[in-house]
Amino acid sequence: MKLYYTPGTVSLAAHIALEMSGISYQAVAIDFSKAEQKGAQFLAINPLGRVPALITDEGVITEVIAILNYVSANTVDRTCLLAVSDQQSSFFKAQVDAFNSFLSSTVHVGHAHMWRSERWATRADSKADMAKKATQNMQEYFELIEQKLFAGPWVHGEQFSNSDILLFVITRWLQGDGVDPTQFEKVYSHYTKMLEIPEVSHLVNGLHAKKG
Ligand SMILES: N[C@@H](CCC(=O)N[C@@H](CS)C(=O)NCC(=O)O)C(=O)O
Repeated sequence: MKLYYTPGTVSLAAHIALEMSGISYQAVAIDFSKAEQKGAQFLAINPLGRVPALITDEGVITEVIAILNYVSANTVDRTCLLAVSDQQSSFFKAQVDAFNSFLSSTVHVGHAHMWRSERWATRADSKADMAKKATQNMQEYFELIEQKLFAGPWVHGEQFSNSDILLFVITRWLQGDGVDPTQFEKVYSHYTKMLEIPEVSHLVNGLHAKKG
């Protein structure tokens, strides 16, 4: 398999899942500073010009939730945290999809209103207003996660799932969005617990390390 990723983006979630899964894969960096995501070569892989994209023997998969579900269903290392066992009910899987859909369609989009406001507005004052509201929205979304959605010790209780990976990645963005992650006791302790997973620390200190 081949994963197209850009450091620090949501593609980190797909990258972590692949590392944990034991699947053999190649990672290919897409450089946003050179607008490689908008280049003809990458657009042929994902016409939306977004990472992550995963090339499999069966074809290309885009959208992080689809990639996470595919990778967790195809883990080679059946003992890894991510492995989907026969014990997991369709209800549990629906809970994972519901949580990740919320992260992807609402929280990630809320975050993008700060950094990618050109998708929704043209005027500078509209963009500034949107960025301000993005901070408020991210604060409210994480209050909801902390108070209502997070079961603990993992997102859905005792069973690790790909919800834990996606939550970890989005928690990393909070500081940059103007929200202090340490105020969310459960979410922040989950964040530090995720950093203790060797595959996670390997990536955040390596290919996905923050610059400067
Ligand atoms: N819904 C997509 C969103 C992917 C996405 O927005 N990726 C961002 C990075 S976090 C991207 O590639 N942005 C490039 C751009 O906007 O030009 C998913 O969940 O995979």
